Amino acid sequence: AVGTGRVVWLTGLSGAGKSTLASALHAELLARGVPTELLDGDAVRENLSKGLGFSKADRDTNVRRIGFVAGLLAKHGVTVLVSAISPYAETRREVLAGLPNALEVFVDAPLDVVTARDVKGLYLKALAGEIPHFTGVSDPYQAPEQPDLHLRTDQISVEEGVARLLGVLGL
Ligand code: GGZ
Repeated sequence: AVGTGRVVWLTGLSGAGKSTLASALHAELLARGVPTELLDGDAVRENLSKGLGFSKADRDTNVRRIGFVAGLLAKHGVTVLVSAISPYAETRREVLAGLPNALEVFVDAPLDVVTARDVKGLYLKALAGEIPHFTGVSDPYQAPEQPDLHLRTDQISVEEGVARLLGVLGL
């Protein structure tokens, strides 16, 4: 039988670089022939979690659904890369504790940096009061206290981030 796959759970603010790192790591793992799957917040919300909003209850439901699917994939030896804000520490703890082989990765860029980047223009809207419950502006983000890996994406390159992720995976 195949061994249990790892789950790499990337948490952090919108625009911190979770998706960028997850897709770069995904490409690297594929190139090495490692069976891997990407569960990205945006794609999940268009499919598995379609219709959910950004209340605490809906975010927790989203995070639990992602955890459930990650567990199914990992059971079959797939390395699962999760990219979701997953802002509530207790919900992350609960979901990650239910996965046998999970690593919590804090994808960290300070709020002023993600606000300045504002890739999608969401921070500008949120700061103008046009998006209620926007993480980091009008909704909480509870950073991990003891992440397995802490990546300051305003200080390191994507390549360095991927190298450090491979490092914690022992690859
Ligand atoms: C946070 C929001 C919000 C609000 C829309 N708060 O950077 P993005 O645009 O592409 O990714 C964000 C995504 C957040 O979905 P997640 O599934 O990762 O969130 S959670 O884990 O909390 O369930 C952002 C966009 O959706 N977005 N409204 N109010 N991000």
